[in-house]
Amino acid sequence: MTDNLEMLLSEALTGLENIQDSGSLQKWESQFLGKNGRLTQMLKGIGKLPPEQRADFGKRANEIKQTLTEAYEQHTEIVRQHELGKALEEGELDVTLPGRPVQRGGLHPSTRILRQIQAIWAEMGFQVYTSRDVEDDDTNFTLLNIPPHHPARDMWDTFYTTQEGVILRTHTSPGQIHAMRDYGGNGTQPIRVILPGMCYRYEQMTARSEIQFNQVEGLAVGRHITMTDLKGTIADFARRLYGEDTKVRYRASHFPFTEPSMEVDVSCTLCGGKGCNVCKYTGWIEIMGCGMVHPVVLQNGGYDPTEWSGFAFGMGPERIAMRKHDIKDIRYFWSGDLRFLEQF
Ligand code: FA5
Repeated sequence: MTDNLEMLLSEALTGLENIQDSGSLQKWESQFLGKNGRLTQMLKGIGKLPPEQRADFGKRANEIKQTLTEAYEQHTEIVRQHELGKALEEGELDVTLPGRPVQRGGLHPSTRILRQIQAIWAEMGFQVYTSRDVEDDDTNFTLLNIPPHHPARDMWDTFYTTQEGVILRTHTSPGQIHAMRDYGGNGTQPIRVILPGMCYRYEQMTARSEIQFNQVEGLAVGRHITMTDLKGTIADFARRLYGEDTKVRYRASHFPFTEPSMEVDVSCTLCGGKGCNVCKYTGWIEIMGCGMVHPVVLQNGGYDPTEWSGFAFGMGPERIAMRKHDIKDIRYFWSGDLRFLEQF
């Protein structure tokens, strides 16, 4: 029986040496080493041998299996090299062809506009302050001069959590309180920050309104800050964002946390003020709300409002991007639709 094994070994090795292609190599492998291969069959028949021969036979069969497996692996590499060389010679592999395109991701349009807005404010000396998405009712409303049951709370329909008093922020304005308390040195230090971040509102989704959207808040606190500073700073920002010729106008408005409060319009970026469907033929588009920080809010931030003053503003980057790229529906932003995203 051991003679049979030796014969199989020499037959297998001779056969392997002559093989030059991967098809024959596969056949050889299943013929000798495969599940139904000859060596496996011989090993299965071990029980039929006289008991005293079984140990020697098994040992030798396993050695042969090891030898053949190693020879097979070595020969596989030889055949692979051989086939590659042949393919190159025959010109099947054209190394001058361009490579397959690699799928590259891009930045989300919200991220792009956020970065652009942040870069402008950074140039103007504002630092980024990141505030939390999950807020308490006090900071989102009460400390911003919106007490419980105040009708202004209706302006911001809120997502409540199951935990009493814990909500998703409806705007970035609560970040004003955090920034003043963190950076204000108990009302002794001036502040110049912007606060970008996601906001959440439980409201009807429409082409203009999402239940989640970004805002960029701004806050400046100092000893002699006036409305003139606010108007000049925002006009400067608008011209950096939309171009030197942009006109800016301010309309009286109301926010409980600023007094006085204003809404800011810029001359329509598409028609330049002549009137088109983007500006609804008014020549103007609204870009943000703003105002002088209310004395109550300054106080809640740790400042003495008889000595300190400040201005604040809040804008919606998605709405800004919509106007910039003529995006008709805000719901595209979070739809995850690549046909939309790949345009940016
Ligand atoms: C506010 O949220 C104020 N906190 C802004 C502010 C800050 C005023 C500081 C004064 C001082 P308002 O609700 O208007 O205001 O939202 C501000 C901007 O967020 C809007 O101009 C708009 O661009 C964007 N925005 C508001 N609601 C949505 C929405 N549902 N979907 C998309 N963008 C929205």
